Amino acid sequence: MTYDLYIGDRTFSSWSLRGWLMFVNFDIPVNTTLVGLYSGTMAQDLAPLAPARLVPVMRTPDGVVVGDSLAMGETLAERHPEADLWPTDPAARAMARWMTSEMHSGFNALRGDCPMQLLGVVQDFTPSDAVLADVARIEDLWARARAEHGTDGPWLFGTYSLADVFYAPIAARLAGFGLDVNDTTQAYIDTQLNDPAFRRWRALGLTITYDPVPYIEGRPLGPWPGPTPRAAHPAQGPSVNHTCPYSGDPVTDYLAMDGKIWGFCNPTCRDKTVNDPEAWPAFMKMVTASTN
Ligand SMILES: N[C@@H](CCC(=O)N[C@@H](CS)C(=O)NCC(=O)O)C(=O)O
Repeated sequence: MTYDLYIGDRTFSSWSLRGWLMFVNFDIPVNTTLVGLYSGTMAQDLAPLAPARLVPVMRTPDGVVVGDSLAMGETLAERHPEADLWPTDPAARAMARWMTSEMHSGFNALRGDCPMQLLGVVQDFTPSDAVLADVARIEDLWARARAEHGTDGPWLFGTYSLADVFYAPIAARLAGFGLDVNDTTQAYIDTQLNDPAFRRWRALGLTITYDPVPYIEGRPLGPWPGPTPRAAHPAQGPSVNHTCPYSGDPVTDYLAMDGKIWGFCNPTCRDKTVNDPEAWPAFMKMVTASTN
């Protein structure tokens, strides 16, 4: 019962992030394939998924292709009622649908001027009045959702829902351009940037480097405002472990953390772990087991 999901580059593709979160944060099994969003192969990569033209796009276990994040979310909600992709309370669900639809069709100034990038904080940005108006609208919507429906947890409607999926890249845009926000908005941005799934997405995205960097080439960047990753760096073996914590295959690539060497079965798995060791449960389980 595994879906196939086709996405663009993790560091920059905001719609792809939504497509992925709507599986991972509801425990719906998915295999992910990266298509060539910037390498020029996108049309060719998507050809077997006609009429798909953009990412994300998914294929259901029974072979139905669905594109566009909103259609994907609704399809998953319909097929997995037990996963509660929408809030269960009807009034909360109606507002979540409204906010999600408004995101999907709106905030054009913010989306145009502040592209999602998960590298750092763009330092030379002065928001236009149109961007400030989008931010004010987002702050109003988030505050209302939190005040009226958010008492059961830190997400917009308390527990995680599709509304949070759709606003995750908005939180990343506000963070990545250092926009001034109130405390309620900042708390929600922090919740999104600390989400374990978001951290894994970003850590894996950072394994790919870009020259030129899409959207923000040459602009000064400050440090990413998410949680500070535990310090780790590439190293030489041998390692404490002989098999990769992710695949179980023999280790070939290594990192150092807290004075110990750990091995992985390929450079990408090593590098995604270097980028944010604590984002990877299988790695941390291995580290914890060896120190106990
Ligand atoms: N409405 C679509 C938007 C998807 C979209 O614009 N995806 C971008 C990547 S973030 C894309 O495929 N861009 C390639 C292009 O425009 O050629 C959705 O909700 O999924």
